[in-house]
Amino acid sequence: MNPGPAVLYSFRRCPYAIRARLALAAAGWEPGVDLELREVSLKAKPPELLEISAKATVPVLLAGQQVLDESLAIQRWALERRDPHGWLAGWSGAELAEMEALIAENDGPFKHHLDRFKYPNRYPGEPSEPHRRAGLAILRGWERRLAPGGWLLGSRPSLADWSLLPFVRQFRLADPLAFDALADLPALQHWLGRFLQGPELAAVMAAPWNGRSPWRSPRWLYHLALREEWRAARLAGLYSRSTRGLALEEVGFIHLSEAHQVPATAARFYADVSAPDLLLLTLDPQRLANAGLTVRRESAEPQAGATAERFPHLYGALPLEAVLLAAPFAPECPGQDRGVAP
Ligand SMILES: N[C@@H](CCC(=O)N[C@@H](CS)C(=O)NCC(=O)O)C(=O)O
Repeated sequence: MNPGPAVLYSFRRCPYAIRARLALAAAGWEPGVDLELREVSLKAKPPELLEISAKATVPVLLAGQQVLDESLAIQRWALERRDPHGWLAGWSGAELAEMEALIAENDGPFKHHLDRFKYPNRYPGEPSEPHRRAGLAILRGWERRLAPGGWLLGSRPSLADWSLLPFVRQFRLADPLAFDALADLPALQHWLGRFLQGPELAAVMAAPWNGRSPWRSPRWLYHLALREEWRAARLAGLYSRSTRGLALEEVGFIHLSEAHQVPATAARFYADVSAPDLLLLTLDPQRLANAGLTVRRESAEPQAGATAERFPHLYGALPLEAVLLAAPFAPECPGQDRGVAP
């Protein structure tokens, strides 16, 4: 049986996900062709992801029956199949060991200091400055490697370069002006600058490698809401609009959509509302059931007969705790609207 396209759970800004997308792209995978990309919200991880990976960090690749939930494993998986740019091919055993050591230094100590420097709020009581300095000390070691040939292992890029660059990008982003003004990292600044301007990063930060909104799971339910009405609901503690211009009391239920029905519903009723004013609410059916609420699949026009399209209708006001995510609605959702099998 054809296992279908591989599925990548990804998150646009995550450096681990960026490194996986870089390798998949270099190896020739194409979202919408032989790969389905599912952009994940880390605040609302889809049940499909939680089922295949208990730790559910991104990236996760599902290829047939195989689940790879470490970015490095995904890179290796992609490059073992096709490695046209020689990220792993053509290097000696000693060089491969050097790559591994560099990646371990990045994923271990460098990432440790990066997090504490870049996100001091997440580490109360830990001053960020010592971590900035410790991170810079590691970067100076990489500078010495980069100076002779421009790349970590000499004059051409290897897996190590593509694996570390997304993290050095993050280090710079914590304070770009200060980073660019550092006088003792010229080779590293050049190496990073070439990456930031290059086509590889640009490709994996844009569609189709990136969903503008999180992937919609067929196991969740959805409701389009006007931002103002959602704001009022948050103050009231309950959402009770049925659909645009109509209240729950007038209709008797709240109109919902299945994942695949969202684009048509949006086009039909909200085409004139721009993204910041239109939100897509992601609902967990289990939480609706826990709140004692009923969802019925019913035709929008009761007279239309058995073949009419059915939509989920929620009987009762929507409790806020059943809403997993309220995010600006962006019509395009690669991997779903682009016709890749769900
Ligand atoms: N060792 C993992 C780390 C991946 C990771 O930590 N990803 C972060 C996002 S950048 C994540 O998913 N965090 C969410 C969570 O931990 O729940 C890998 O290389 O893939």
